[in-house]
Amino acid sequence: MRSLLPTSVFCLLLAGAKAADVAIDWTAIYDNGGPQTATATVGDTVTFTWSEKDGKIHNIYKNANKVDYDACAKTDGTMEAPDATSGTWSWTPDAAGTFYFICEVGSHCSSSGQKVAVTVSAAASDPCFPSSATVILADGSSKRVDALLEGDEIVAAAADGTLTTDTVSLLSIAQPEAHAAFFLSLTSAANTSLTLTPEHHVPVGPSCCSTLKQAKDLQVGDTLWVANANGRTSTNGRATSTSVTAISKSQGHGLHSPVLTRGGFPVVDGVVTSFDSIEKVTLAKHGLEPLITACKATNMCEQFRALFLAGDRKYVDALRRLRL
Ligand SMILES: [Cu+2]
Repeated sequence: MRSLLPTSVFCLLLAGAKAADVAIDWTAIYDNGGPQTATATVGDTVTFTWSEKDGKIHNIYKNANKVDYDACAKTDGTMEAPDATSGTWSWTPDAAGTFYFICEVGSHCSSSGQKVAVTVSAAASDPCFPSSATVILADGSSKRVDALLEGDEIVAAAADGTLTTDTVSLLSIAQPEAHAAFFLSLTSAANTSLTLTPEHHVPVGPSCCSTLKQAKDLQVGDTLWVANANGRTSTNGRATSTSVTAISKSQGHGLHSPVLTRGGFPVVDGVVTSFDSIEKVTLAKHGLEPLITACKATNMCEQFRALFLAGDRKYVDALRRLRL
């Protein structure tokens, strides 16, 4: 009997860390002259805190650049938190880069080393679609990805571009409560609009579907493959090419990604997409169905998920191990 468990979890594990809290002890940096570096990821909450000690006053001043920071310069920057004997200031970086902060009081920066350079890296976003994305069921009706169930048959492209259907597997991702730092929306000449995380792969190029690019690497004019202009309702036929006409940042709720049992390329919002790199998709095509059958027979699917989702290397290891 087909299981109707909700498709499961784990964008998080596929792609790494979610927004985190980064604490900067401003008092300790004053007392110890450091540490003067910190790291964060776009979307993290970076909180500076200083507490009452010996009546000393501190503030937080953001330097305009590294030269000013190195020189403890007090001009051309921005006062982020005013003079106070205790305080807290939080900042959520929305872009990658290095950002420079000093205490602008007296010689706290120059003599006491009360300064910190925060290096912010881009968020490793999850390869997912927002909850509002839709897929096409085998009967031609459309369904939001947040309503997908394991076992649903959805329209997908095969590696040669033939449109077919494939089965939503228990390795699919469904995190309705999660959100990405941002999504990209890709509009095409075929009137499709696909919203996905920047790391998500899509088939591109002169033939569907084995050449993949991540959404963040796409440019206007690149070729995408679509089921048809209005969303295909037949499973006969082939994906057709169109071109990207616009790329924009957008917001959305939820993180979802159908991973298909036979390694198909799911058609989402009318566009042929790929749940991962071509290596993983190819492995899925050759190995996922028997492995899922095996894990269900042995009650090992939770462990299999953990292995599958923990990264490329562990995925390959999992396949080998489970074939023993
Ligand atoms: Cu200070």
